[in-house]
Amino acid sequence: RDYHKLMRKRLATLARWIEAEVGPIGYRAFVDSAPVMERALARKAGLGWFGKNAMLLNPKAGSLFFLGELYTDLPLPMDDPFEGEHCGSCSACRTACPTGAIVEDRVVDARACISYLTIELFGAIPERYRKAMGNRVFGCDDCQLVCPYTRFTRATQEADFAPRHDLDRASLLSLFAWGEEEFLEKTAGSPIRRIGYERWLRNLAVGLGNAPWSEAVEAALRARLPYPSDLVREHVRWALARQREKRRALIASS
Ligand code: B12
Ligand code: SF4
Ligand code: SF4
Repeated sequence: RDYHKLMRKRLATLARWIEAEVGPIGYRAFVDSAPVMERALARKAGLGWFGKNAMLLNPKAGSLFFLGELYTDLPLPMDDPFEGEHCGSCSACRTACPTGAIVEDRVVDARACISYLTIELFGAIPERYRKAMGNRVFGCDDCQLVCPYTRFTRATQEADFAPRHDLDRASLLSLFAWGEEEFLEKTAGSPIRRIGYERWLRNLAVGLGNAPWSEAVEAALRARLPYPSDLVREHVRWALARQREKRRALIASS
């Protein structure tokens, strides 16, 4: 159910369909799974342009899709590359990026991107980005959600892409209460699983630190203080300090 695997399976089905038409071919499918220049290939295949948010954008479908490729030894006619770019004077993505990661048009500083901070980074999340992360605990799509071309996005019919375990509306508090077994069970087959339980707690702690003050949030964070991981404890301490700041501010203003 991991999207890489699922999409590679679909590409293999396409390859078998081609084989049924033309006979045996050599092929290999890729979806974010190898050092393949996916966006450059997509532009050369005529699929779209690089938006100011660095995404491959299609004028009729926006950018909320993954890219996949089927390398084959079948001699095929060349497609024409996509010409031009359709961002015009818009720069909504650059303005919306919470951490200012889009440092130039089409250039993302990966070290500041919430996608990197919550999914790829193993160690501590640099403090300068924590407040800006808000409640984003696994990836980020803000620079796509504000894009005017996103209105052309159509919801996928792939059942495996549908939200599971109410993850699209669960509160950070309920997720933070999951034990490791529950985490492994509920994220089975989902890309979330690959960050592991420790980084899951790290990310949630930051999200809870950024939440409005509540006794329940403070109590949940305090309960995690003895958690046997320096990484988690440090993020929990940071989050508790943010919650206490907000509690003091509330008392002072009342
Ligand atoms: C590293 C990586 C990241 C890094 C860095 C992203 C970045 N923008 O640099 C991080 C972890 C931050 C990241 C985040 C995300 N990623 Co990512 N990521 C990748 C990955 C694995 C490699 C990209 C890479 O660095 N390639 C090497 C460089 C040299 O190539 P390139 O970036 O494609 O750039 C080439 C061309 O596109 C072109 N080009 C690109 N920009 C420019 C600018 C100028 C001026 C010029 C002339 C040319 C040019 O020239 C380059 C050299 O040929 C690709 C998968 C892949 N194999 O390509 C996915 C991929 C780019 N990611 C993807 C997605 C979905 C995301 C996220 C939305 C995930 C999320 N929801 O959190 C965010 C979006 C962030 C953003 N705004 O870009 C999709 C994009 C789909 C699309 N429609 O474009 C990809 C293609 C995976 C896939 N198969 O679907 N990602
Ligand atoms: S994914 Fe989020 S953090 Fe990364 S560049 Fe886009 S808006 Fe910025
Ligand atoms: S939000 Fe605007 S500038 Fe950014 S990619 Fe979309 S059209 Fe281009």
